Amino acid sequence: MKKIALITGITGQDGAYLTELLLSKGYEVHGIKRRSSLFNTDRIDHLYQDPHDDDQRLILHYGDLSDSTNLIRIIQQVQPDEIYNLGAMSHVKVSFDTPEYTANADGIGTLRLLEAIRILGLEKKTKIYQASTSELYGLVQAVPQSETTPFYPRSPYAVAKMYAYWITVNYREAYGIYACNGILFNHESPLRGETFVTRKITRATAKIAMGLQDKLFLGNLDAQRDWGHAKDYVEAMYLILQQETPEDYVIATGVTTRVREFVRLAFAEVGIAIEFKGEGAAEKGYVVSCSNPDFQIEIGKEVVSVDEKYFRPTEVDLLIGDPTKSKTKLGWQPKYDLQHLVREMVAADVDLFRREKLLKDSGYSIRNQFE
Ligand code: NDP
Ligand code: GDR
Repeated sequence: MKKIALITGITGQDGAYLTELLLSKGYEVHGIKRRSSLFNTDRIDHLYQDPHDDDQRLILHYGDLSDSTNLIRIIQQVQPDEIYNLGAMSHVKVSFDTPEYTANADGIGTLRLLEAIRILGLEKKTKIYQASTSELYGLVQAVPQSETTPFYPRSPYAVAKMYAYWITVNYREAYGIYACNGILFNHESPLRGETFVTRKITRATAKIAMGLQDKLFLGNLDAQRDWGHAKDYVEAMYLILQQETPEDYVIATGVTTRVREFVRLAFAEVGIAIEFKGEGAAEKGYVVSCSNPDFQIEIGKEVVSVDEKYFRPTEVDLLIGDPTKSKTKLGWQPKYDLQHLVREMVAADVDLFRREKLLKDSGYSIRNQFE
């Protein structure tokens, strides 16, 4: 019997990689996509299957985590064996601008799914994965952060995710639902949203090298993150739902890196060496050398500046995860290290902007200038 999965947030970074993984394992995959005024399925378009095919295994439904009736109807129709709740307003900085919406989608959205399972009497059939986050640790209490480290959320996003974390634990304990939290540390890829710091850096690296952008403006260069590859992390999501008993797991690499260092690594991929000078908001990054003959860049050029508009009212300074439990219990092992991740992201953006440069050189305007 083929298994049926339902993914909220299927059009996001993780949704795309998870869909690929589950299809490769023979699943029938249903996804919830939001109605938008433009197409929003770019990340999964390569997986499209004709609805007229008898063996269609990827099926999308319009929906939203803020709409209980919609969620109940979809779950009733799909009767999923597994739900992966990846849908969320996932940008920490934006959550300070849209706190109420974030609480609704990221916090109460999780409750709506759990309640739908109860209302439909699927407690013994449907397993659910909740996309929890290292942002729960927030203000540093102890490092490395593990399943037993206390939480201290530092943004409306993290507070909403904290509600989702505990309501998942509560429904597991109260109603015997196979409900688990994956506490995932930052994970990136060429599919990462353009306003998260890694992708912002790799895009700017490619554009600056090609003369399509003058400078990269960033916020807190001192922040430290435990960055992994999304492809490795969706494997962990799957494994978490295949265990005998439902439990919560930290998924991380155990290595932390500053934003500033990520910038250096990215520019190094295109042969440009960067040196940082100055402190705080006055810190700047300059080109020291360029070994790639494809890119004409002036030595000494200032290519990175700090713009305080990217600072957060409350910041999470240091994240470094302890993945011991997931490695021992799930047998999870990441295949990518940071160097490999940066290489793949920069190469993808260089490829993307080569095409954009061709368009610009032919007189067409460049899209997506807003950040
Ligand atoms: P993305 O921002 O790339 O994707 C989020 C997805 O959620 C998109 O498909 C988006 O739809 C959808 N979505 C947003 N709001 C709603 C809503 N109200 N109803 C239904 N769907 C909605 O996030 P990632 O793929 O990076 O992350 C997946 C999940 O994992 C998120 O919950 C995130 O908070 C969490 N997480 C991510 C980590 C990371 O480092 N990537 C680490 C830890 C947790 P649309 O495409 O239309 O915008
Ligand atoms: P984060 O990711 O907040 O950790 O949340 P993000 O890439 O946005 O920020 C990481 C760190 O970089 C600093 N930073 C900047 N961030 C952005 N976005 N833009 C900048 O210009 C910039 N300059 C410096 C930030 O201050 C921060 O310290 C991500 C999301 O995917 C969440 O959904 C997820 O839960 C967590 O990772 C784990």
